[in-house]
Amino acid sequence: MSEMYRIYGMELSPYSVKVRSYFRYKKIPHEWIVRNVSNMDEFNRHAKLPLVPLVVAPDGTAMQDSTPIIESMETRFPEPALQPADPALAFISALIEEYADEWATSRCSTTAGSTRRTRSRRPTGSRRAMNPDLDEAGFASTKEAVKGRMVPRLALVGSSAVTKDVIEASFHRQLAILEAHLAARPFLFGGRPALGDLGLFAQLYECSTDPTPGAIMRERAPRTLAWIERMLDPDASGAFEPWDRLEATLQPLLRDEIGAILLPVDAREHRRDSGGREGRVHARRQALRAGAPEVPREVAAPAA
Ligand SMILES: N[C@@H](CCC(=O)N[C@@H](CS)C(=O)NCC(=O)O)C(=O)O
Repeated sequence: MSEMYRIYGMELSPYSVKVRSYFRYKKIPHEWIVRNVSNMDEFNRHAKLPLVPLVVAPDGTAMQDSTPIIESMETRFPEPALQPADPALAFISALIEEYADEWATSRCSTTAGSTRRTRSRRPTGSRRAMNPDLDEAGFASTKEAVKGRMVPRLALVGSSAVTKDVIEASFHRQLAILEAHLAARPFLFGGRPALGDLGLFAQLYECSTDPTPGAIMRERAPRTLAWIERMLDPDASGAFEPWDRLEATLQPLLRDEIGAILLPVDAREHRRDSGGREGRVHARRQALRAGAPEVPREVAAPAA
């Protein structure tokens, strides 16, 4: 039996890249397997859902969903510490990861879809990665299936014409915050990466490889790009910093992004999940009353 963990993933999948960087940081022996048609049977034998990343442990245990994968691996590989010892900082780091997974994921799809030319790039890239050996005719025949699967998923991550302006403003604001914060440190919490770095870098890495958001980042966000590069194969170079050193430049991310956008959206989704359509409207009203901006999100509402 192999002693290696196997990560089935794709370079165009932020959650796959997030898990791969975790394994690299912890120096956990692993093999990165690009999920494609040649290993589909093997993938399907282990996967409960048709999603990457999928991690298969040496004993054959299969894991999916990047956050639970990392949580489970943390029980086996606690060193080096992934989270600051201060529980408040560890909470902030987890919150940034949640923000990245749940909100920042809509960015790339939206900013990448800003022009007709770039709109087709990611689906084409995924199709090529999935079908490396197909000739042109075979490759063309995969287009409709991928379109049928992926286009509805844009709404699922909250990316649509309705949300485009909110999402693009958030992307620019986030880059400005990161540029200021990363001027004084290599990682979000100081000299070593934390869970928050893993979540956020992975989403922005995907943006950086797409023409439209990538050009914006190359023009305005050199420190963010250097951080992304570090996070692809992260190494600790110092300690976590205390809050009083992080506060001045990290607080804007908590206030203007997480507090102003993620939490109202989460609250609304929670109400929607627990209360159906009425609950959703109610949560919207509450968020507005609390002074939060309305964040339209075209996710199909459950039947009232
Ligand atoms: N919550 C999951 C999300 C996984 C996910 O959405 N994976 C996408 C790629 S980033 C996928 O496999 N999509 C393929 C599909 O939907 O067919 C995680 O954190 O791992």
